Amino acid sequence: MSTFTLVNPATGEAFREMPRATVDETDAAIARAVRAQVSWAALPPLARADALRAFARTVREHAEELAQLEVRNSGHPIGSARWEASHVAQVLDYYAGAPERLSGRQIPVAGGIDVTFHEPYGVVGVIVPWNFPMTIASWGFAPALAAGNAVVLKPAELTPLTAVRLGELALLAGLPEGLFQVVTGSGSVVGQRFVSHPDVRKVVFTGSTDVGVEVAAGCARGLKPVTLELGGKSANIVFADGDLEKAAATAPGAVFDNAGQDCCARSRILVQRSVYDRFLELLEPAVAAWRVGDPALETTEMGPLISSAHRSSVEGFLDGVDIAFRGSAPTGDGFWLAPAVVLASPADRIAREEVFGPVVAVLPFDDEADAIRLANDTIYGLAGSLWTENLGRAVRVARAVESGVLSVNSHASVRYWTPFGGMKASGLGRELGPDAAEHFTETKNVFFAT
Ligand code: TAP
Repeated sequence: MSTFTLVNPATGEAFREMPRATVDETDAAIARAVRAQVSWAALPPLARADALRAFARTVREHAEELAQLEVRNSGHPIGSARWEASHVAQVLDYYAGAPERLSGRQIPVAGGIDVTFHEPYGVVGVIVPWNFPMTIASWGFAPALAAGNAVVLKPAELTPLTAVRLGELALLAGLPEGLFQVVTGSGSVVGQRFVSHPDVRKVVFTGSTDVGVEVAAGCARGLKPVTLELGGKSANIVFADGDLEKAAATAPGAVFDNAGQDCCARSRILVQRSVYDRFLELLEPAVAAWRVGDPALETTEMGPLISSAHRSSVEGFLDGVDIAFRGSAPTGDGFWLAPAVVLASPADRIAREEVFGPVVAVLPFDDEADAIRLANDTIYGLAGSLWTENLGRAVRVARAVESGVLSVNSHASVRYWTPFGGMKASGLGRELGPDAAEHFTETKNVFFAT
């Protein structure tokens, strides 16, 4: 059996081998899912709801274990990892309410009754990246299961442990064998098979824009619907009439959380020119105070990067740029990198490309129109923040910025009960929120002649 090795990013130590599934093994998992889905979809809505609530309970009972796995496998600080584990349970509980709410419509027609039904697709393939392994997985599998589908899930090769454990916990909670399976292996084999296999009827992909385009092209060949959650280059826009102290104090967390390996990272700070110097003065101590270190400690705010190769890629962005100041990071083993604040111009690579590391580009702007133009001067459109005390400006800018998720005087991006997703090269479709379960169904229209 072929395997791959897991490495603790905080120490660089190899600690476990994982099986690398073949195409045949992936096909066998899909065949089991096809069988399991038929009886799952036939269950009364309340039975599916109860099963998902039991799954949520089991996740909650094992939350500490899941969090510790994430600390070791992904280098997430324990406080964040605990939040992530409890988020998975919340997402399951939220979508446990969906089976009883997936009602169709009755549409007036002549000569009979016309009714619509939300039919599950069948088997849904969920492909997950390494940056938030459990939360992103749950955004796919929870609503998909609620809507009556079976799920095959492929975690990233770098971070499979929490996903594998969630697969075991589903069985422990009483979900039927085959209904929710986790298949470990490479994207080009397992992920690609989800895309090409005719029995996988919908794909949810979260990851880089380049791979997302390939996945979408493959799904188009099979006429298969696909949800894409891709990269970002989100703007944090600070107007002179905003609360500068709060904007500066919260800016490090908005980009350096998860070591900047966050699709929603506010990796461009756009600051109105009249307060640009003052903002940088306030930002410097906030960056210095950002606590980077051992992810097992409760006080840690940022752990290591995911791998040595990824750290090299992030460091490549810092070559020859104007670094204003940096935070601190441990030295020695582990994939550490001190956060960096870079003074940039709109054409600079660092202001345009997704770095996916603890690096932020700061750019000045002149007025509201300039801020909107700069914020939209990117291929991406995932998230963003804006700081202003002027309500009219807040509304105008929030409507004009081309991104799927925005926060005013805050950096919040993710709530499981509100929709999440990107515009432009950041994705297709929306996850989470009240409509997500419906996105895992096809509408069937039935006419009854009377
Ligand atoms: P990718 O390299 O794109 O990998 C994502 C997943 O796709 C992994 O499981 C990967 O498997 C698999 N994959 C690779 N090639 C594939 C193929 N040809 N067919 C099917 N699956 C394939 O991304 P990453 O480096 O893990 O994650 C970072 C990126 O994800 C960033 O761009 C980030 O912005 C984006 N992201 C977006 C969001 C949202 S919600 N918009 C959230 C998190 C991350 P392997 O493990 O074998 O590589």
